Amino acid sequence: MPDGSAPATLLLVGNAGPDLWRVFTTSPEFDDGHSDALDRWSQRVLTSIAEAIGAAAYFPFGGPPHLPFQQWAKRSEPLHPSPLGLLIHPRFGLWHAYRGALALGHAVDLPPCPPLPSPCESCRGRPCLTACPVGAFTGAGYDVGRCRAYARGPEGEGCRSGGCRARLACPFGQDAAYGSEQMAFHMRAFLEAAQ
Ligand code: B12
Repeated sequence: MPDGSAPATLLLVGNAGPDLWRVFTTSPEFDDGHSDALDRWSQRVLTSIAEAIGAAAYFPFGGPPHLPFQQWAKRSEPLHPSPLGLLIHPRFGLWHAYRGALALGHAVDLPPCPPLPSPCESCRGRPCLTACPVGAFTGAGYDVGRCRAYARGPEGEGCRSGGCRARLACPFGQDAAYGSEQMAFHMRAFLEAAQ
């Protein structure tokens, strides 16, 4: 909390599936030509909600140091780490992410979070680990440099326009997969992030 005290309740705000894209693409940030459009949109929208409800807003971007959004997420829903490092959701698979968190000074009665097994436990063949054209995901880690070098090159057109093939190969939550425009947007942001 702004006064340094620990929040009594932390509300994680995220997106699952393609719905966010329909709203975000109508926002001023989407095509104002400046970078980090989604982060700026998230900051504006969530900061105004935080002010309206007397909460403090926190964001997954702007680090390092980074706030542990995946650890918080694992406390909010039955999520598990996938071989790609992304958390896998029982309904949305790998197609979910976080826009921010709202910290409240008072406790809110939250529904229980029953444990569920990871979808990866019943996955045959783990296609996520063989789909990458340059084998950037090995289960032991993610070779970000190899991924970026390939995705930036002439052969990486498929990754840039269609999104990460390792993520796309996951058989779970495919009905929640982002559309190609959104995938290309996130890939562009991911590739521009390290320039
Ligand atoms: C640094 C970072 C990266 C780095 C390094 C990843 C890493 N080693 O953590 C890079 C640039 C590789 C990366 C890539 C991507 N990332 Co990223 N990343 C982050 C960021 C900003 C900080 C992670 C961190 O250090 N946290 C601090 C520590 C203390 O918190 P933590 O919970 O313990 O950290 C966890 C992660 O580090 C994770 N982890 C470890 N290795 C990897 C590898 C990958 C690829 C990921 C995603 C996570 C991950 O393990 C830790 C324990 O759970 C987080 C946001 C956040 N604030 O956490 C997003 C985050 C983890 N990323 C996210 C996403 C979606 C991606 C991309 C898919 C973006 C895209 N292209 O669309 C790509 C994945 C690659 C791909 N080919 O598609 C999401 C994950 C959502 C989910 N379902 O789990 C987050 C939470 C951001 C968000 N707004 O939701 N990312």
